[in-house]
Amino acid sequence: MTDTIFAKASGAGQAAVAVLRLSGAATASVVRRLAGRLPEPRRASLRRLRDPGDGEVLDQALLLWFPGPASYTGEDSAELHLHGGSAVVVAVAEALVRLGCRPAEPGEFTRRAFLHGRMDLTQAEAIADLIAAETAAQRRQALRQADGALARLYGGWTERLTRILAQQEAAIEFEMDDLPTDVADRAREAAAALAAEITAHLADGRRGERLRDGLSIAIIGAPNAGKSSLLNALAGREAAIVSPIAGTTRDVVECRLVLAGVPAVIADTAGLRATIDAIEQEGVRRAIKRAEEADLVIGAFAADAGPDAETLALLRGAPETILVATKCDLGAPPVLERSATMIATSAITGEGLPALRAALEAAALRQAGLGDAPFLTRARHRAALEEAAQQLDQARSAPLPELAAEGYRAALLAIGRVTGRVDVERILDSIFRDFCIGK
Ligand SMILES: Nc1nc2c(ncn2[C@@H]2O[C@H](COP(=O)(O)OP(=O)(O)O)[C@@H](O)[C@H]2O)c(=O)[nH]1
Ligand SMILES: [Mg+2]
Repeated sequence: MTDTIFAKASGAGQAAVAVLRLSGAATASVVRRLAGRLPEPRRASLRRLRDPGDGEVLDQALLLWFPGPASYTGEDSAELHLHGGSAVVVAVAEALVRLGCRPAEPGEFTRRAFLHGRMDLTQAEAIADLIAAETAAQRRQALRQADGALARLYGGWTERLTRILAQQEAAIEFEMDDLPTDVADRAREAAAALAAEITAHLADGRRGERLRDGLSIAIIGAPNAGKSSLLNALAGREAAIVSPIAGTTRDVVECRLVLAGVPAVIADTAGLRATIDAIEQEGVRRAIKRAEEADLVIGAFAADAGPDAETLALLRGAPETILVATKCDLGAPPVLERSATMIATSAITGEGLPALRAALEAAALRQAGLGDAPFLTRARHRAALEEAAQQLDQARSAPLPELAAEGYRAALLAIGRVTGRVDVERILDSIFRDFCIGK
């Protein structure tokens, strides 16, 4: 029997209402001893909560009762909506402990939901993402995943792979009995189709991961190009020091932005130049590193100075770039070769800043926007699915039928690691249901 656990489910700090959640086999008896008889399932009911020892009234609370298995965790569960004062919460929590409950570990309610088959691992992860979501696009992605979009996709693959493995096992049986068969070929064809789908899913440009983790943007350019002014204009505050002295910015200065619902961190960096100042050298090293790791690099140069070779060279390696001619109030920006897209801005007049913001939003949507298909959201999923695709490829060209079966099984386990559902029983069921041939 699992313990009955409880946790304060509403945010930290003082609020009008604090929600205590309970889950576990003893929930019904605990609620009865605290609040009298059980209310109707899933209906809010106003109750006096009493100390089980001396009968003192601890609070007037709304009580909700969720009998298992149709609850979040799959177990008998309840919610107590208390007044938010810390003394109230402490008193009720102490009473719960005296009634044999224990405080829950982080994530324990969701862990129990997973263990009771209420959700797969991708959905459990999505609950964590939903709680951490800071932007609308993150919320939508997490909600879609919590709703089972990835669980259904990967669950469908698991089912197909189970059938492929069953066919392969049957082919081995047939071969031993010297029966002519093409089931191994059918398995191979199905595996090829599945491998192609997994590969296409992996080639999503990491959109889901970018949206979950945030987009990284770096501003680079020569000293005095107006990089720090650009950062401040985009962030809407004086985050970085602006001065006419070259070499003012030495460290990486970061600001958080939300671009079309996609969270981003934009970094202002030290101006690129050869210098004998050891601290500035380190700043330049960090600037280059930032540019190399960024999803999007803004190359800034002063309109009256023109772009410098060092900045242009760094832009060449970036996945996506925007060239910005700053200080266009001082002079017309130069005409560049046709391939480069350039936005002319002025931190003084504000010219070009809306266009720059629009370009950043378009890039953010391109790199991390929601599409029709669900995107994978974690490196953990990526690693396991890459392994599954690789195992499928190997299995298809395996020299022995037993080795092919081994590869299909390994691919099945790899996908099972993503969803947390590796069901050997189901594999066996599928084998014996479809292919039992009188033996
Ligand atoms: N006229 C004009 N001056 C600017 C503009 N942006 C920056 N500056 C000036 O250029 C100098 C360097 O700016 P800063 O943002 O510190 O450049 P950074 O070294 O690239 O970070 C400062 O004196 C700024 O006031 C602009 O759009 N127009
Ligand atoms: Mg600067």
